[in-house]
Amino acid sequence: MVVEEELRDFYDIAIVIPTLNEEAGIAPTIQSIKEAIGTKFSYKIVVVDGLSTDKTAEIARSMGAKVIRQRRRGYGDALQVGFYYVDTKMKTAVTVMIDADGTYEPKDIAKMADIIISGDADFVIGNRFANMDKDAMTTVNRIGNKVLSSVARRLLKIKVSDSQCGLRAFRTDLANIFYNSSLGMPFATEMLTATSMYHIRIKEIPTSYYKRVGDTKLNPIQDGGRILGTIIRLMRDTRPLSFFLSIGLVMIGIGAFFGIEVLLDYLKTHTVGRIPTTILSVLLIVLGVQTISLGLISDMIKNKNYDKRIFFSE
Ligand SMILES: Nc1nc2c(ncn2[C@@H]2O[C@H](COP(=O)(O)OP(=O)(O)O)[C@@H](O)[C@H]2O)c(=O)[nH]1
Ligand SMILES: [Mg+2]
Repeated sequence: MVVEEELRDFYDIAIVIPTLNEEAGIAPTIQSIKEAIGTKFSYKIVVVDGLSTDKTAEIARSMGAKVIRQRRRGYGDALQVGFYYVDTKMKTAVTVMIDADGTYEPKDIAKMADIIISGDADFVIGNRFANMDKDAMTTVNRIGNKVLSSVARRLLKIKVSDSQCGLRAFRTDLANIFYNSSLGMPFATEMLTATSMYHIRIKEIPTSYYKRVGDTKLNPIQDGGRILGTIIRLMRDTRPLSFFLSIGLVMIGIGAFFGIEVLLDYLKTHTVGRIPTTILSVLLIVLGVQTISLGLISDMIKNKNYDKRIFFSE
């Protein structure tokens, strides 16, 4: 592929914006980024469009953004494509991701870049709860996000209050970790899991969250299910032994509860009377033991899967 001449230039910041039919939001988003950054940093906006059927791509191009199209679907895929593009086709120090819906404050981009360029952190994430417009997020989403963030904080041992925040900045030389990661979680959480696994130094800054321009691309019920699924996957992947051990022990506990009745009966009468209860009890105990074995195997696989890349601080 021929890389356009201007992309051979060095930029301080690459700003990746995933878009899917954001005709109403894309122009104000790009305009406010231009105003907020001014001449403080050199930057290039990379819009990763998900086959929008409206004028999003044309508007972005006319405003000077580089527009690329993802071939697959989804927000996470779009970001991975954008990070890959920045890493392999451009030269930049910092990569930023932001939505095209006017929900984030572009002034925070420069703050984040400052932190990364000064070497205070490798990865900066916003905390939208610090300054959130009243109707910017539904109550269900707010609670779901808080619960997920608290689980992520505990399991991943990283300090984040808002694990789903879509305004983030990181050192571009770490981009490959994010676009290569395939931990099977929704992308916002996947990035944090990689951050924890690779000891990337993360820092949180307070940010704003405004009400969206245009329609959301996500569905609240699906979103809730996704959050719950993510919590379960996080527990399974970060603490496989305790995850499967607790499930196994619960099964064995219930099995033993039924089993004791059968055993007491047997001691008294020397016959096994309750056949269905006996079968249930044995089944639960066997399944419980199997689940615990699964935990032991998963634990071994997890420990073997650690990346061997070397990280250091100066
Ligand atoms: N390229 C691409 N962008 C997407 C896709 N889904 C969502 N987006 C964009 O990703 C950003 C976040 O989506 P949004 O609907 O705002 O989700 P929310 O912020 O969680 O409510 C927006 O700029 C969307 O246009 C997709 O499948 N492909
Ligand atoms: Mg959004």
